[in-house]
Amino acid sequence: MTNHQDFRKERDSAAVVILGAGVAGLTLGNLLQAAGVECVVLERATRDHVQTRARAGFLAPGTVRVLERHGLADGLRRRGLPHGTCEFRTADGAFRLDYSRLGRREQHTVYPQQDLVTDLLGHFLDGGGEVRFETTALGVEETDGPRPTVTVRDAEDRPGRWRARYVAGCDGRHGAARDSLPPTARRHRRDHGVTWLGLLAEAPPSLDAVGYALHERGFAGHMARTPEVTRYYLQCERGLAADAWSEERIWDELDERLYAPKLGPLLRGPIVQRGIIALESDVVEPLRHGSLLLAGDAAGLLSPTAAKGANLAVLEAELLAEALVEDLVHGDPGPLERYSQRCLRNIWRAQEFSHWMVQLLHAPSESGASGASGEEASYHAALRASRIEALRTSRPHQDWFAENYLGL
Ligand code: RFL
Repeated sequence: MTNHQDFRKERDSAAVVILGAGVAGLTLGNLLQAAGVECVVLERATRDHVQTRARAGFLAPGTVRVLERHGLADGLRRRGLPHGTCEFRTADGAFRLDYSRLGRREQHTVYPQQDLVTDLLGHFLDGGGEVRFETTALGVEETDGPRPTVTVRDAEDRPGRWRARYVAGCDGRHGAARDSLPPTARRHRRDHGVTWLGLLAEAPPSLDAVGYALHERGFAGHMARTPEVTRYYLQCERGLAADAWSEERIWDELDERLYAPKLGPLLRGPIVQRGIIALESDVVEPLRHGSLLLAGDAAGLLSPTAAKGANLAVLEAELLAEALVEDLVHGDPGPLERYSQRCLRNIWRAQEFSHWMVQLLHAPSESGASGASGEEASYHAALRASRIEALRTSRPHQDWFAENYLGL
């Protein structure tokens, strides 16, 4: 078998070709580089785009520990903010769950995903790593043998081909890795039938907690990102255009659904980013197909209700790096054989919790407003009220919530 260091002699080849310079791909790249395994990252977007794409913000303690273990946590230690409280709001009032005092007594670190990606990228490049930006992977071929190839198109639209011993598909849900899976791959998918208008406001957080509001007009969410920037979510009709509502309408709607007249005003500011998010979840099984391995959103997508996606991406990247190093450096293929099974346990646990969160926060789409479906809607509304009441009053429920909200 080709030694992992022999790949350096060939043009456009690396022991591990990583698709995607996101959280999963860059964590993996850094860990392989630290272990002396040669790798290259192929990224469709520009460097500027990956460093400014605002998405996640809540890092679980386990994720922070992984990043600390590998010397990748300097930025988040300096600028990340601790967070440990959720506030649930309903027509009956509000209650706070201080989850940092429940369950394992840990807390989140709020650190914008684009800052984490910037840190990971800087560390990788400073250590001599290679990222080919504006290089789109088109497909992964010959994955059933020991020399898979990745077909690419570069910034000048020139075709190319990369050879590897392993290809790590960290290119998200719509990437080339998923498109290249053999027919034996199983896909599990759930459309939750719920749509969010996701907003980023240049406005300080209005609460010192994550705000989850259940309202007859639909769900609204509040999540701090930095002292100057806040993410808001509004459940909306599927098919709504992201720019359909004026800023004033958005703030009025947020006021109404977050019960601002009763519970205190929201700090307004310009909406600097907006997008439509259809709440969907899926999982690909297994995560290994010969010499193609999946991690991050490419392996499984979660609805953003429980803030798990970026956290799973980091954990999977660490497991994958360990397994690849065992195989390529120490000649032990065992961890790579177990990689998929190990990840799937975490993935399904996270799927289960985020599915529960979707059901807690939204009326199911099939329950309409009239007739039999009206009765069904009121049944589900009462169920959600009962769940909220259990969270408000029952310590075992609260511990369960904290354990799942923070852990993986
Ligand atoms: P990424 O970060 O999307 O990176 C994939 C990279 O692959 C590139 N790419 C390609 N490159 C080459 N060739 C191709 N053919 C390619 N196709 C794609 C892309 O340009 C990109 O750079 O995936 P990764 O690394 O798997 O990381 C996953 C996380 O980004 C994602 O799960 C989270 O953002 C989910 N998520 C949250 N997760 C949390 O843990 N906590 C949160 O608070 C949280 N909030 C969120 C979120 C996701 C959101 N969106 C996207 C709906 C809030 C939102 C609004």
